[in-house]
Amino acid sequence: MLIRRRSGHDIKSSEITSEAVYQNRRHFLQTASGIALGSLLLPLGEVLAAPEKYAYADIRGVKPNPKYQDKDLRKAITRPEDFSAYNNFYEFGTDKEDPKQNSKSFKTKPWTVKVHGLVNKPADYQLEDFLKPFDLEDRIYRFRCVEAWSMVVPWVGIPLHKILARAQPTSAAKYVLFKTLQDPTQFPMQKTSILEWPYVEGLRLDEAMHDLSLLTVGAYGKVLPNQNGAPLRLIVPWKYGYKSIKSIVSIELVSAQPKTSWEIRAPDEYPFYSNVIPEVPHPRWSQKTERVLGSGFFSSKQKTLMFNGYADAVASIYSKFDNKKLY
Ligand SMILES: Nc1nc2c(c(=O)[nH]1)N[C@H]1C(S)=C(S)[C@@H](COP(=O)(O)O)O[C@H]1N2
Ligand SMILES: [Mo]
Repeated sequence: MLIRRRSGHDIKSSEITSEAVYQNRRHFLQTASGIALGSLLLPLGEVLAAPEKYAYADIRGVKPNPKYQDKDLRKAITRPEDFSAYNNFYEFGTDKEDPKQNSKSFKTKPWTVKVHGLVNKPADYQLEDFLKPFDLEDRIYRFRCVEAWSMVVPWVGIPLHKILARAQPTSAAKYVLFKTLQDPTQFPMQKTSILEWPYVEGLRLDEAMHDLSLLTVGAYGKVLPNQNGAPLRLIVPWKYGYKSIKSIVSIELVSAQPKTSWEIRAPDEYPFYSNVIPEVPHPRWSQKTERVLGSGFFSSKQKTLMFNGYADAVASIYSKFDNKKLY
């Protein structure tokens, strides 16, 4: 998301390199002293990630959903220390380093999620109860930010359609509206008017019911870092990253297409649908290529794929769209 002109080029290669060296050194030291013997059996990402507390669910041993474990994607998984150090979370600041820095004391417990609007079974859930009836799944997804950087992440979550089925949308429900927590004491930028607060996002009901739409509580087999949207965050992998709203407290079924925070800020640049369509440029830059997070400053960009690589799964729901236009 751009207000000032910034882009993927801002990733400081020096920072990323020094982080990697530090992590490797830490790993070596742990192994040398015998502490990390168990973790030698874990994938490299697990070893490199900092240990974290399991807040809401014991998400060790989450079952991989075999449908979303593509071998090539697995090889391309972003290092967790890059995933959690280069973020967009305007509530905590507009620079990519701000969310990690400013979210350290963010309170994710207790956390209430309201499911309401045009549903037969509205409820306010404590997050534990919200998750309890469902099995968490591990799914590896591509993720593409509108600012032309990308990553590949093993998320831990529950498909949104299961949450919606429990709430029983009425026949009048056509869209799902999501809201982030509103709390300027914790989100310093909510004292400014840089965006319409709380951050609001939306999906058409059929998009929300699509099996790819995932409500996540974790990544890399651990609870989400605060800067990545803890404790509950939507992931819609065929759309630009801003649709994947963080720190959700409200899921509301509505009859009309909602206005989202970014759409209000700049309707020509961040419209409601925001599907990843490489041929359609953003008004200020091309969307044909992307810089892979963690690949280093001098590495070449890779081609962006139609619907971010999910065309086979989602193209049919956009048969009425002209895919040469920005929606
Ligand atoms: N509440 C909230 N959700 C948000 C944002 C935000 O500023 N506030 N930024 C969005 C944008 S533009 C992107 S690219 C992704 C970034 O997710 P990441 O930091 O986990 O990579 O979060 C999205 N969700
Ligand atoms: Mo973004």
